[in-house]
Amino acid sequence: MTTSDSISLSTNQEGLTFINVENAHATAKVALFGAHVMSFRPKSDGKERLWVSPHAYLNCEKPIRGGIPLCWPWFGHNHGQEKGTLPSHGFLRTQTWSLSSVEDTSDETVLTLLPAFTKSKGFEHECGVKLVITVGETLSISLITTNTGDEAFSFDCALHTYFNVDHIGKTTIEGISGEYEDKTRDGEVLTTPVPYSISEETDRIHLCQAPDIAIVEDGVSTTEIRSSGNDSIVVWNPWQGAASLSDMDAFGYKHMLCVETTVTQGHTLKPEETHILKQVIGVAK
Ligand code: TA6
Repeated sequence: MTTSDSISLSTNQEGLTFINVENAHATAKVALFGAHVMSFRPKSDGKERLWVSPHAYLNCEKPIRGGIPLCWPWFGHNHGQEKGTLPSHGFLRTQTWSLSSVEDTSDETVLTLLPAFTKSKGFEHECGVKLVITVGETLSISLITTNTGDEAFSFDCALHTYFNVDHIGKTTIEGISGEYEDKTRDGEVLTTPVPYSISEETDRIHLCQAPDIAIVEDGVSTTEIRSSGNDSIVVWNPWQGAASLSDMDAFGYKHMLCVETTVTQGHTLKPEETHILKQVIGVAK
């Protein structure tokens, strides 16, 4: 692990280590468990952009509710299996990563993290994975997958970002259009509303042509979300379903909105090919 003037490490009572970043432009916090970005606060407006549940598990066992969970090599529950057979959203977010390097420049701090393993039940292909997090005026996160084997494979992945909103009832999304698959209505295909507000349980897969820009406006601040390497954007809010989640309080849904940069349609990597899924979060100009 390299050292840097802009990072410090801290460990909680359950042995979960955090990388705390502070530089001229922002503060951020990354848990080594799941390489999980938990906080990004640009100094330009001082507003926390990410939401983490006050009841999130921080025990190096269960996924952390909030921040930016990494979903890989599948998205959701199934991956063609009975629900519960395989871990929801894959197995990167429930393992402890290592900090491979830290690079400080005048404008940003660049962290590179590596997972402990990239094979598990349900995915046995030879591949390399790394996560590159850049903290500056914006937060950039890139999930990079390389096929190091001699056979092609297909996978899904997501940067499942929980955005902090002042109140969901005052929040709108701009920049997402076209049709979406509504997972709360058995996959019915519907048209993205304008304005795009949230007033019920929402779980939508918006197919899109990357790169794309979405804007989340909550009446207090505006956040710009730039995506690339994705074939879709997922918008999720559990609404009153939050009450059934052990790591979220019943009204937590009022202060969060997931706008996720996702590959949900399967991406095929041939031997030696690399895929980069990237999300950039910033203060909208
Ligand atoms: O991204 C939306 C979604 O797939 C929802 O269907 C819901 O399952 C959510 O992710 C949270 O999943 P998790 O496994 O983190 O509870």
